[in-house]
Amino acid sequence: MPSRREFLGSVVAAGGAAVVGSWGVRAARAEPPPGGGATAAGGFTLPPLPYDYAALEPHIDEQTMRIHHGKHHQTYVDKLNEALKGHADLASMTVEGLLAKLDTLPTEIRAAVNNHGGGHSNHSIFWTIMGGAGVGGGEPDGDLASAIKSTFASFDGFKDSLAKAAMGRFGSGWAWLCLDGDKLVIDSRANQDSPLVDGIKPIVGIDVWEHAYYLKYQNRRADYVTAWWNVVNWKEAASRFGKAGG
Ligand code: MN3
Repeated sequence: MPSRREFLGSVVAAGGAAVVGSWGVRAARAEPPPGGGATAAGGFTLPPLPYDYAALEPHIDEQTMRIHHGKHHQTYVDKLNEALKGHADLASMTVEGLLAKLDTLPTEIRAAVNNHGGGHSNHSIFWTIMGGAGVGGGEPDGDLASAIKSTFASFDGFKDSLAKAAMGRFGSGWAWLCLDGDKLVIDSRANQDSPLVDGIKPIVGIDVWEHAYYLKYQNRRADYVTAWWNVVNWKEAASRFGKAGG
C-alpha cells in the first residue's frame, strides 16, 4: 500500500490499477472487455484527500473541507464522466491531456470538459498543495524559492501578487502561481478554467469560489486568503515546480 502522499493524484477506475503520472490525475484503463477494444468511459474518480478533513483547522474548517471535497469535487468528477460517455477514446486520457487539447475536442462536449475537467484537475491539485500543522505554511526553499525571488523580488512580493489576483477575481475562480515556459507567472481565471488549456502549468493556487470559504469566512475573502498561506504545502509545490521543468 503506497503512502497517502504517493497515492495522491492517482485515480483508480473500477477494475483498473492506480496510475500515477507526473501530472497527476488520469483515468486508469479498465480491463478491456472480452474481445478487446474500447475501454469503459467514466473512469475518473475522486482522489482521496491526503489528510483528515479537520487537518487544515483553524484556517480551513472541517465542514467546508467535507463539502468541498466530497460534494463539489465529486460532482465535477461525475459530470466529467457523464460528458465522456460514448467517447471511450477520450475517457481513457488524463484530464490534463483532455484540457491540453480542449480546442480539438468534439464541440458538444468541449464546455463540459472545460468546466468539469477543469474542476477535477484544479481541485486535485488544490488538495495536494495544502497541509496541516507541520506541513503547511512557511516559505519554500531551493529552486522554487530562488525562482520566486528572482521573479517577484521577494517572497512577500509574490504573496502580494497572488493575493491581489485572488482578491481581484470577480465572482468565482482561481488564482495560481504557474510556470509558463520557463517563467513563473501569476494566473487568474474565472470559474473552473484551467491554465493547462493554454499550456501553462499550475504550481500552487487558491480556490476563491465562495464554496471554498463561505461557511467560515462568509463575505470576507481577504481573511480566507490571508489564512490560506498557513496551509500551503511548499514541499509539494517545489516538487510540482521541478516536475513542470522549473
Ligand atoms: Mn472549489
